[in-house]
Amino acid sequence: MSNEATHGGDDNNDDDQTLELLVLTQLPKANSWLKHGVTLYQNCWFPSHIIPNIITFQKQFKPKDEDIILASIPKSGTTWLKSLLFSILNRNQHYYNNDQHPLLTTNPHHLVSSFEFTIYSNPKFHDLSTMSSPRLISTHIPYASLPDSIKLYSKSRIVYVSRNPLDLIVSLWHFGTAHPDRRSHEWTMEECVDEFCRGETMFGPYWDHVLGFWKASLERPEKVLFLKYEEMKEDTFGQAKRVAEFVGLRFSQEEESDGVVEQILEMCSLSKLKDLDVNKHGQVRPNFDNKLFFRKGQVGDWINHLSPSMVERVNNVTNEKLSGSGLSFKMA
Ligand code: PAP
Repeated sequence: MSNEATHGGDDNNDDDQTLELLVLTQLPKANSWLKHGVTLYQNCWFPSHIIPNIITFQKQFKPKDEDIILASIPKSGTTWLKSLLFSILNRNQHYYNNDQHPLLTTNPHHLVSSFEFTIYSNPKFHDLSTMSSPRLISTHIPYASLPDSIKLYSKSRIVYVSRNPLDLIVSLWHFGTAHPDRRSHEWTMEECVDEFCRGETMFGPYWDHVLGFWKASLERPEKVLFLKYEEMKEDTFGQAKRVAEFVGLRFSQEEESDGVVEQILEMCSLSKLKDLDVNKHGQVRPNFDNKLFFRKGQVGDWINHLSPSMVERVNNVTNEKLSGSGLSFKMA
């Protein structure tokens, strides 16, 4: 087991952990579609059951300069960006001509693990030290709660994907209502919008999440790349090239004329991934069916699901929160 993944076994450590658990029970809680609910910790509404994982991650993770961290608030394009980044980083493995691409047989969430849901959920089974470089790891944790080891003391890079709030709400609602692990009662769109506007969406408030990474990307463009789902849909080719350049693996002229970029985009497209057997069956983790991560992928789908008053509420609070930041989203 790696040092970074080792839980201490001495008495002091046990006392610390008991104290932490006690403190956690006192934190504000809110209901969400998730059975476990969400808990306000470090100004973020985390799914309650993963807070111990987050604390372990914050304490123990030792980044390497080559690490690439994929960050997002859920339903912003995580699955797509995992596929793209994985394919960009591994494109020299001859996947394209021989139909051996790992995405054909493995769900993107199994190719790129999450710090808080997977790696630190059971540190005994995830030895980060054996992962080959560059390590590609994902997180939904907001910028403010990422450890300084990542932000200040390593050259590791962060690729963040964001999405307009209206489509994000609709995507989250579909995910939550289809999810077997939700609270027993029906979860209406009205409730979903209410929770969003109160900031209680998991890993929210949404605006704090996007603004944290947005500001960091302005202050340190070499450290944080800020992507928007809508721009990825509009110019997938250009955004994929941006990603490749940011991670230090710019596409060569030869690769471009050989169609390598197009091959990657085709492999990572929603229609391709959604149609694969591996993504129609199986689970990302218990109760998270692979198929739940692939739906419509449309910019502006909110028009089919949100009433004018819901749209007005979300837009009002979003305009207020993002005002003066320079950050805005294409809504359709
Ligand atoms: P996660 O953060 O829980 O992993 P995430 O992948 O960010 O979820 O969001 C899922 C959304 O991305 C879905 O959007 P929709 O509900 O509006 O349809 C899903 O369809 C979309 N998506 C998944 N894979 C792709 C892809 N390859 N290209 C474009 N969109 C995708």
